[in-house]
Amino acid sequence: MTPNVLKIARLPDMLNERLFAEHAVLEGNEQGSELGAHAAGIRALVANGESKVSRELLGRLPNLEIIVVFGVGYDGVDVAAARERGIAVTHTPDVLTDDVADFAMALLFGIARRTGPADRFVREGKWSEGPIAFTRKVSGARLGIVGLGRIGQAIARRAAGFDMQIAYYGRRQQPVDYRYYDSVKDLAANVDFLVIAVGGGAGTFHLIDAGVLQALGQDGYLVNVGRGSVVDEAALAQALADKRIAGAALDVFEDEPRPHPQLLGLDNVLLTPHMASATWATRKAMSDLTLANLAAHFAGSPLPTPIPA
Ligand code: NAP
Ligand code: 8YV
Repeated sequence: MTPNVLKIARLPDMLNERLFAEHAVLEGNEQGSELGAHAAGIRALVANGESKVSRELLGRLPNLEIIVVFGVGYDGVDVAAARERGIAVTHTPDVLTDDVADFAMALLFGIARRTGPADRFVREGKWSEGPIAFTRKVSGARLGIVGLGRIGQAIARRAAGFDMQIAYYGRRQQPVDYRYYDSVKDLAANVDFLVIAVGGGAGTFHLIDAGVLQALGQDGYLVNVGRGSVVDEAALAQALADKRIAGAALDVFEDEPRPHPQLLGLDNVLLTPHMASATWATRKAMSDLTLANLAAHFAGSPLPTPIPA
């Protein structure tokens, strides 16, 4: 069958199996170099939250109608270029919110209570030599959330269960009881834990820079489950190495899958491989929604989850 769906991202097996069973799929890449004679037949493109869907790639697909993103973040998609051509874009909001918020809390606890080093302490037989060093208390601490969207709000709800004092930064104040800061630097200066739950793109690029880290201070911790591009990773690595902040827990990086090399040698950082939404249940729900968007498009039905207008 002539392919009409182009897949350019790594997807879970459970989605691949159904995608290939239900559609005529061409395996390609972000450069569009595998298209050959199939380019004109491609009507749909399947990407993930980390994919780069550039104007150049879209230019190689003259009959593209829809970009289906497996993930809520679509900062890698050139939405302006898609809109100029009337190409629809869908994503997978809501279904992953709980997992990402859960994981943000896991990272926050992991870096504050040092669960990774504690595990190594036991395995390496150091326990018999004496007790482990004390760690940072979380309950009742001050939490700052950058981006109080679906995930940010879910993090706030969880943090409230730990009696944390919650504040946030965003482009606008929201009708919530949490304290609002219109400057991310001011927020950083007034919290113990700064959690990034905002997406990527030009508007948030290096929002967390050396100045914000300085404001967070030597007792402050940074947690990032948003996008790597939001944090100046070189500045962060230097701040951690100099102990100008207490620690950082990062699930996302500027150049995945390659964290800044300096981070790999530091003891005050917790690194995970962009896995906040990676549970079986959520990846199944994301897969279902991805396929539902694709099926709706080909059936001419309303798209379940288009990106916001
Ligand atoms: P969302 O509901 O759209 O929330 C995004 C929040 O960011 C909104 O509150 C928005 O508020 C704020 N925001 C947008 N642009 C901003 C800017 N320039 N400056 C400050 N705040 C800004 O999205 P979500 O579902 O919570 O997802 C958020 C992000 O999490 C995704 O885009 C993705 O990058 C990331 N994510 C990561 C993983 C992972 O595996 N680590 C998994 C899922 C999602 P205002 O419009 O009021 O400013
Ligand atoms: C996924 C994500 O890891 O939803 C997002 O924006 O970053 C994550 O849920 C990713 O999209 C799947 O590769």
